[in-house]
Amino acid sequence: MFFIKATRCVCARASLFESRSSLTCPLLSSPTTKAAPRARSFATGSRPVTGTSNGHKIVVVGGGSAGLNVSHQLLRSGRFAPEDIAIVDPAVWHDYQPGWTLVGGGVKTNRELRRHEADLIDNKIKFYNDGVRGFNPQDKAVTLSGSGQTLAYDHLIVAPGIKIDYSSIKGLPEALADKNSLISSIYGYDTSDKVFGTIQKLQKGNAIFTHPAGTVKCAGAPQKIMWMALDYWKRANRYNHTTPSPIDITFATALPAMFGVPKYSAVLEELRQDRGVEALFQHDLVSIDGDKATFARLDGADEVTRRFDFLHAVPKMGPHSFVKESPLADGAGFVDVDQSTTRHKTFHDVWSVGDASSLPTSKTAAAITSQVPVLVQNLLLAMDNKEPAAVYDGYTSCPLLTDYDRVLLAEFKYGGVPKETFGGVPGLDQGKPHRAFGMMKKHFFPWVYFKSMVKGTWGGPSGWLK
Ligand code: UQ1
Repeated sequence: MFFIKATRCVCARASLFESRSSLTCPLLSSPTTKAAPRARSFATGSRPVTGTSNGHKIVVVGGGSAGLNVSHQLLRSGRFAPEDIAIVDPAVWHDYQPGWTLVGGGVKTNRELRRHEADLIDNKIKFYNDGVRGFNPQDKAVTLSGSGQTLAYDHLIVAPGIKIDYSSIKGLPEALADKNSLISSIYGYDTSDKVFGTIQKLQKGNAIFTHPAGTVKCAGAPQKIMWMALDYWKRANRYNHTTPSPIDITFATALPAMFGVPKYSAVLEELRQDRGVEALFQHDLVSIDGDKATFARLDGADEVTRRFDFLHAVPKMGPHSFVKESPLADGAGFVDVDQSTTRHKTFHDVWSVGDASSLPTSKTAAAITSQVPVLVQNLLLAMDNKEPAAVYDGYTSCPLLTDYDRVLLAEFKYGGVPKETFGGVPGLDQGKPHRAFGMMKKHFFPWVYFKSMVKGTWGGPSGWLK
């Protein structure tokens, strides 16, 4: 997640899993309301005590929404003694990332959606607050990047999420760091905090919202923030559907349509046209220079440059290099798992769920709620030398905010086939945005996430797990 992988400061995560140098990430900062968390070995500069080795029945790489959920579901199976399960993650903080759209809209603060990572881990699970240097699946071992320790495992679960690559767009890191620019992004802890201020400040001019080519966690989020901003500007009498409107809105997306699933794409396209939002389809933001944004054209046409007064940018994303460059990766750099069982195609004691996995579905926290029970069931069977029996059907969901109050609850499985939880409920046509789903997005999901999902007791559309 989400986006989802719902995890922590993605900037911190992306950088600390990779190298010390990125501790200089300009987007990294910590809130001050709680005592400083314990230091990481990276930060203290201590160097590896190489050669030491620990063994665990299960090593889980990643303490994000997938890693925490799977670790606690395994623990709850009753099959493991204290410290049989270990989590490896360099993060100090754990963020509910699906809430960052709400932060961008000024509905929540990024601080209230943040917890200390260590506080979310059951004390029967060993926590290595460290990154990963490499995987050695032949020897069933993982090497940590900070301490240099090697962890041996019976089964390995790889769920470190994906990396947000700010530098994929020329000029973006500097533009985001500039407090006075009206350029922001809901895809990071710090930058999510900047977004609402930029929306409030814009009085008139061109507002551009982008959606990049390639992997995007929570693929609806780039337009969720646009719909919320439109609603804000409409209520402030700065936006109307007819020309001239003080503010003009453009959605510049690398996709050929508003959304990947035809049923929901048609609804969003109708909304776009009704609301007078310009679309630049197959446009991929490649650089920002002052108030100019340049887009590569995925249809082969020449690059386009547009002047803007406000820009919401979504960087490109992809697998962490320690996954991509490992023997576990597929051609695209994701952990190469069977799409039904979540088990690695080559190394049968390796498993993966969440954004880092090759599971060919939209990367969201909702998807993780359906992937994890399948992985847990199949892994427990494997421990008994049995073949996997549980099947993941690709379920994922995008609660797409279409204004401050309403959500189009897109839910679908492999092949973009709708699989709607509330399909049978009278008055709740999931082909339309609803206030009830808006309440779920704003109140229920963040609550159930920390109350149950990270603890392994929430099964998403299946409700609470026993
Ligand atoms: C869900 O379980 C979940 O996790 C807490 C979300 O939060 C990010 C979701 O957005 C969705 C859609 C689900 C799925 C659950 C139901 C009840 C549809």
